[in-house]
Amino acid sequence: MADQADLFAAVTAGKRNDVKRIVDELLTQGVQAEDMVVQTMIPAMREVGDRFSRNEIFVPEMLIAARAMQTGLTILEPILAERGHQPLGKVAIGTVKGDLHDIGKNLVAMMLKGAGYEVLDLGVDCDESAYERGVADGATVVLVSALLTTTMPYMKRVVDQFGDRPGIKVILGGAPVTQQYADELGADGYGKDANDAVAVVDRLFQAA
Ligand code: B1M
Repeated sequence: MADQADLFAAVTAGKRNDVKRIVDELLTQGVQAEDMVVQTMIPAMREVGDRFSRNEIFVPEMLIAARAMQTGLTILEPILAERGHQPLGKVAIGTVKGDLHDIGKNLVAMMLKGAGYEVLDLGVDCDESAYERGVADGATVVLVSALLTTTMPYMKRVVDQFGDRPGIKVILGGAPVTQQYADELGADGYGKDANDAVAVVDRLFQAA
Protein backbone atom coordinates (compact mmCIF):
# COMPACT_ATOMS: atom_id res chain seq x y z
CA MET A 1 0.00 0.00 0.00
CA ALA A 2 1.48 3.36 -1.07
CA ASP A 3 2.10 6.16 1.42
CA GLN A 4 3.26 9.77 1.32
CA ALA A 5 6.92 8.72 1.54
CA ASP A 6 6.46 6.90 -1.77
CA LEU A 7 4.95 10.05 -3.25
CA PHE A 8 7.93 12.10 -2.03
CA ALA A 9 10.34 9.60 -3.59
CA ALA A 10 8.45 9.52 -6.90
CA VAL A 11 8.39 13.32 -7.22
CA THR A 12 12.08 13.74 -6.38
CA ALA A 13 12.99 10.93 -8.81
CA GLY A 14 10.78 12.48 -11.50
CA LYS A 15 8.75 9.31 -12.00
CA ARG A 16 5.53 10.79 -13.25
CA ASN A 17 3.72 7.49 -13.88
CA ASP A 18 4.45 6.48 -10.29
CA VAL A 19 3.27 9.90 -9.09
CA LYS A 20 -0.01 9.41 -10.93
CA ARG A 21 -0.49 5.91 -9.54
CA ILE A 22 0.41 6.90 -5.97
CA VAL A 23 -1.77 10.04 -5.97
CA ASP A 24 -4.73 7.99 -7.21
CA GLU A 25 -4.06 5.35 -4.56
CA LEU A 26 -3.72 7.88 -1.74
CA LEU A 27 -6.99 9.51 -2.80
CA THR A 28 -8.65 6.11 -2.63
CA GLN A 29 -7.22 5.70 0.89
CA GLY A 30 -8.87 9.01 1.84
CA VAL A 31 -5.74 11.16 2.05
CA GLN A 32 -6.66 14.84 1.57
CA ALA A 33 -5.47 16.46 -1.67
CA GLU A 34 -4.21 19.50 0.21
CA ASP A 35 -2.17 17.32 2.60
CA MET A 36 -0.46 15.59 -0.33
CA VAL A 37 0.48 18.96 -1.83
CA VAL A 38 1.53 20.77 1.36
CA GLN A 39 3.07 17.93 3.37
CA THR A 40 4.73 15.98 0.58
CA MET A 41 4.89 17.44 -2.90
CA ILE A 42 6.13 20.94 -2.01
CA PRO A 43 8.83 19.56 0.33
CA ALA A 44 9.81 17.13 -2.44
CA MET A 45 10.42 20.04 -4.83
CA ARG A 46 12.40 21.80 -2.10
CA GLU A 47 14.57 18.69 -1.80
CA VAL A 48 15.07 18.73 -5.60
CA GLY A 49 16.25 22.35 -5.35
CA ASP A 50 18.66 21.47 -2.54
CA ARG A 51 20.13 18.62 -4.57
CA PHE A 52 20.53 21.00 -7.51
CA SER A 53 22.32 23.49 -5.25
CA ARG A 54 24.70 20.74 -4.10
CA ASN A 55 25.40 19.79 -7.77
CA GLU A 56 23.98 16.32 -7.14
CA ILE A 57 21.47 16.77 -9.96
CA PHE A 58 21.30 19.10 -12.95
CA VAL A 59 18.66 20.94 -14.98
CA PRO A 60 17.28 17.87 -16.84
CA GLU A 61 16.62 16.05 -13.55
CA MET A 62 15.05 19.19 -12.10
CA LEU A 63 12.81 19.39 -15.17
CA ILE A 64 11.62 15.80 -14.98
CA ALA A 65 10.91 16.26 -11.26
CA ALA A 66 8.87 19.36 -12.13
CA ARG A 67 6.90 17.39 -14.72
CA ALA A 68 6.21 14.66 -12.21
CA MET A 69 5.02 17.28 -9.71
CA GLN A 70 2.78 18.82 -12.38
CA THR A 71 1.30 15.40 -13.18
CA GLY A 72 0.23 15.06 -9.55
CA LEU A 73 -1.10 18.61 -9.38
CA THR A 74 -3.17 18.07 -12.53
CA ILE A 75 -4.96 15.17 -10.83
CA LEU A 76 -5.48 17.14 -7.62
CA GLU A 77 -6.53 20.45 -9.18
CA PRO A 78 -10.25 19.65 -9.68
CA ILE A 79 -10.46 18.38 -6.09
CA LEU A 80 -8.83 21.51 -4.69
CA ALA A 81 -11.02 23.70 -6.90
CA GLU A 82 -14.37 22.12 -6.10
CA ARG A 83 -14.57 23.93 -2.78
CA GLY A 84 -15.31 27.14 -4.68
CA HIS A 85 -18.84 28.50 -5.21
CA GLN A 86 -19.87 31.77 -6.87
CA PRO A 87 -16.81 33.71 -8.08
CA LEU A 88 -15.82 36.15 -5.35
CA GLY A 89 -13.88 38.26 -7.82
CA LYS A 90 -11.54 38.07 -10.79
CA VAL A 91 -7.75 37.91 -10.45
CA ALA A 92 -4.89 37.47 -12.92
CA ILE A 93 -1.65 35.63 -12.18
CA GLY A 94 1.54 35.23 -14.14
CA THR A 95 5.22 34.46 -13.69
CA VAL A 96 7.29 37.52 -14.42
CA LYS A 97 9.29 38.20 -17.59
CA GLY A 98 12.39 36.04 -18.02
CA ASP A 99 11.15 33.45 -15.56
CA LEU A 100 9.79 30.06 -16.66
CA HIS A 101 9.03 28.57 -13.23
CA ASP A 102 5.33 27.87 -13.07
CA ILE A 103 4.67 25.21 -10.45
CA GLY A 104 4.24 27.65 -7.54
CA LYS A 105 2.22 29.99 -9.73
CA ASN A 106 -0.04 27.10 -10.77
CA LEU A 107 -0.48 26.12 -7.15
CA VAL A 108 -1.47 29.64 -6.14
CA ALA A 109 -3.92 29.74 -9.08
CA MET A 110 -5.39 26.41 -7.97
CA MET A 111 -5.85 27.54 -4.37
CA LEU A 112 -7.47 30.78 -5.52
CA LYS A 113 -9.90 28.83 -7.71
CA GLY A 114 -10.59 26.57 -4.76
CA ALA A 115 -11.30 29.62 -2.61
CA GLY A 116 -13.89 30.81 -5.13
CA TYR A 117 -12.07 33.31 -7.36
CA GLU A 118 -12.11 33.41 -11.14
CA VAL A 119 -8.46 33.15 -12.14
CA LEU A 120 -6.95 34.34 -15.42
CA ASP A 121 -3.70 32.42 -15.81
CA LEU A 122 -1.34 34.56 -17.87
CA GLY A 123 1.36 31.88 -18.00
CA VAL A 124 5.09 32.44 -17.67
CA ASP A 125 7.56 35.04 -18.99
CA CYS A 126 4.92 37.75 -18.59
CA ASP A 127 5.86 41.27 -19.63
CA GLU A 128 3.80 44.36 -18.83
CA SER A 129 1.47 43.75 -21.78
CA ALA A 130 0.53 40.31 -20.41
CA TYR A 131 -0.53 41.77 -17.05
CA GLU A 132 -2.30 44.59 -18.92
CA ARG A 133 -4.30 41.95 -20.78
CA GLY A 134 -5.37 40.42 -17.46
CA VAL A 135 -6.68 43.76 -16.22
CA ALA A 136 -8.34 44.49 -19.57
CA ASP A 137 -10.15 41.15 -19.15
CA GLY A 138 -11.56 42.30 -15.82
CA ALA A 139 -9.05 41.27 -13.16
CA THR A 140 -8.81 43.72 -10.27
CA VAL A 141 -5.98 41.91 -8.49
CA VAL A 142 -2.76 41.07 -10.33
CA LEU A 143 -0.47 38.40 -8.81
CA VAL A 144 3.14 38.39 -9.91
CA SER A 145 5.34 35.36 -9.26
CA ALA A 146 9.15 35.20 -9.48
CA LEU A 147 11.51 32.33 -8.62
CA LEU A 148 14.78 33.84 -9.76
CA THR A 149 16.65 36.64 -8.06
CA THR A 150 17.45 37.90 -11.56
CA THR A 151 13.78 38.30 -12.51
CA MET A 152 12.58 39.86 -9.23
CA PRO A 153 13.50 43.43 -10.29
CA TYR A 154 11.01 43.27 -13.18
CA MET A 155 8.26 43.14 -10.56
CA LYS A 156 8.92 46.83 -9.95
CA ARG A 157 7.73 47.61 -13.48
CA VAL A 158 4.47 45.78 -12.88
CA VAL A 159 3.93 47.52 -9.53
CA ASP A 160 4.57 50.92 -11.18
CA GLN A 161 2.40 49.99 -14.17
CA PHE A 162 -0.70 49.76 -11.97
CA GLY A 163 0.42 52.12 -9.20
CA ASP A 164 -1.91 54.96 -10.19
CA ARG A 165 -4.72 52.73 -11.51
CA PRO A 166 -7.71 53.05 -9.12
CA GLY A 167 -9.11 49.71 -8.01
CA ILE A 168 -6.20 47.60 -9.29
CA LYS A 169 -4.01 45.88 -6.70
CA VAL A 170 -0.70 44.09 -7.22
CA ILE A 171 0.51 41.20 -5.05
CA LEU A 172 4.00 39.72 -5.24
CA GLY A 173 5.21 36.24 -4.34
CA GLY A 174 7.68 33.46 -5.07
CA ALA A 175 10.51 31.82 -3.15
CA PRO A 176 13.07 34.68 -3.22
CA VAL A 177 10.46 37.42 -2.63
CA THR A 178 9.89 38.76 0.89
CA GLN A 179 7.41 41.05 2.59
CA GLN A 180 10.18 43.60 2.89
CA TYR A 181 10.93 43.45 -0.84
CA ALA A 182 7.23 43.81 -1.69
CA ASP A 183 7.01 46.82 0.64
CA GLU A 184 10.10 48.40 -0.90
CA LEU A 185 8.60 48.05 -4.36
CA GLY A 186 5.31 49.56 -3.17
CA ALA A 187 3.18 46.47 -3.86
CA ASP A 188 -0.28 46.14 -2.31
CA GLY A 189 0.51 42.75 -0.80
CA TYR A 190 2.84 39.80 -0.48
CA GLY A 191 1.95 36.10 -0.40
CA LYS A 192 4.40 33.83 1.40
CA ASP A 193 2.81 30.69 -0.01
CA ALA A 194 -0.36 29.64 -1.80
CA ASN A 195 -2.58 29.77 1.29
CA ASP A 196 -1.19 33.11 2.30
CA ALA A 197 -1.82 34.46 -1.22
CA VAL A 198 -5.49 33.51 -0.87
CA ALA A 199 -5.68 35.27 2.52
CA VAL A 200 -4.13 38.42 1.03
CA VAL A 201 -6.54 38.39 -1.93
CA ASP A 202 -9.45 37.88 0.51
CA ARG A 203 -8.33 40.92 2.49
CA LEU A 204 -8.01 43.09 -0.63
CA PHE A 205 -11.48 42.13 -1.87
CA GLN A 206 -13.02 42.68 1.57
CA ALA A 207 -11.43 46.12 1.75
CA ALA A 208 -12.55 47.11 -1.78
CO1 B1M B 1 14.92 26.46 -11.39
N1 B1M B 1 15.84 27.49 -10.01
N2 B1M B 1 16.06 27.23 -12.75
N3 B1M B 1 14.02 25.27 -12.59
N4 B1M B 1 14.16 25.64 -9.87
C1 B1M B 1 15.32 27.43 -8.65
C2 B1M B 1 14.31 28.54 -8.41
C3 B1M B 1 16.64 27.59 -7.77
C4 B1M B 1 16.41 28.19 -6.37
C5 B1M B 1 17.37 26.22 -7.69
C6 B1M B 1 18.65 26.29 -6.86
O1 B1M B 1 19.64 26.82 -7.30
N5 B1M B 1 18.62 25.74 -5.66
C7 B1M B 1 17.51 28.51 -8.72
C8 B1M B 1 17.31 30.03 -8.51
C9 B1M B 1 18.51 30.67 -7.86
C10 B1M B 1 18.36 32.13 -7.75
O2 B1M B 1 17.69 32.80 -8.47
N6 B1M B 1 19.04 32.66 -6.77
C11 B1M B 1 17.02 28.04 -10.09
C12 B1M B 1 17.77 28.23 -11.28
C13 B1M B 1 19.16 28.81 -11.12
C14 B1M B 1 17.25 27.89 -12.55
C15 B1M B 1 17.94 28.08 -13.91
C16 B1M B 1 18.66 29.42 -14.12
C17 B1M B 1 18.88 26.86 -14.09
C18 B1M B 1 19.73 26.89 -15.34
O3 B1M B 1 19.22 26.87 -16.44
N7 B1M B 1 21.02 26.95 -15.11
C19 B1M B 1 16.76 27.94 -14.89
C20 B1M B 1 16.03 29.28 -15.17
C21 B1M B 1 14.96 29.14 -16.25
C22 B1M B 1 14.09 30.38 -16.31
O4 B1M B 1 13.15 30.50 -15.56
N8 B1M B 1 14.43 31.31 -17.20
C23 B1M B 1 15.85 27.04 -14.08
C24 B1M B 1 15.00 26.12 -14.67
C25 B1M B 1 14.19 25.26 -13.96
C26 B1M B 1 13.39 24.15 -14.59
C27 B1M B 1 12.78 24.52 -15.96
C28 B1M B 1 14.30 22.95 -14.78
C29 B1M B 1 12.34 23.84 -13.46
C30 B1M B 1 11.04 24.65 -13.57
C31 B1M B 1 9.91 23.85 -14.18
C32 B1M B 1 8.59 24.55 -14.01
O5 B1M B 1 8.37 25.38 -13.16
N9 B1M B 1 7.69 24.17 -14.88
C33 B1M B 1 13.07 24.36 -12.23
C34 B1M B 1 12.74 24.00 -10.91
C35 B1M B 1 11.74 22.87 -10.76
C36 B1M B 1 13.30 24.63 -9.77
C37 B1M B 1 13.11 24.28 -8.27
C38 B1M B 1 13.89 22.98 -8.02
C39 B1M B 1 11.72 24.07 -7.77
C40 B1M B 1 10.77 25.24 -8.00
C41 B1M B 1 9.38 24.79 -7.61
O6 B1M B 1 8.60 24.42 -8.46
N10 B1M B 1 9.11 24.71 -6.27
C42 B1M B 1 13.75 25.56 -7.57
C43 B1M B 1 14.40 25.26 -6.23
C44 B1M B 1 13.46 25.52 -5.06
O7 B1M B 1 12.53 26.30 -5.16
N11 B1M B 1 13.74 24.92 -3.96
C45 B1M B 1 14.54 26.16 -8.67
C46 B1M B 1 7.84 24.21 -5.76
C47 B1M B 1 6.82 25.33 -5.71
C48 B1M B 1 5.52 24.80 -5.15
O8 B1M B 1 7.33 26.32 -4.85
O9 B1M B 1 7.65 27.97 -6.75
O10 B1M B 1 8.46 28.51 -4.41
P1 B1M B 1 7.47 27.86 -5.27
O11 B1M B 1 6.04 28.47 -4.96
C49 B1M B 1 5.54 28.60 -3.67
C50 B1M B 1 5.85 29.95 -3.03
O12 B1M B 1 7.05 30.53 -3.48
C51 B1M B 1 4.63 30.76 -3.29
O13 B1M B 1 3.58 29.81 -3.24
C52 B1M B 1 4.03 28.57 -3.81
C53 B1M B 1 3.35 27.46 -3.06
O14 B1M B 1 3.50 27.53 -1.69
N12 B1M B 1 4.47 31.53 -4.52
C54 B1M B 1 3.62 32.59 -4.51
C55 B1M B 1 4.95 31.36 -5.74
N13 B1M B 1 4.47 32.29 -6.57
C56 B1M B 1 3.63 33.05 -5.85
C57 B1M B 1 2.86 34.16 -6.20
C58 B1M B 1 2.10 34.76 -5.19
C59 B1M B 1 2.11 34.28 -3.90
C60 B1M B 1 2.86 33.19 -3.53
O15 B1M B 1 1.32 35.81 -5.42
C61 B1M B 1 1.78 36.81 -6.22
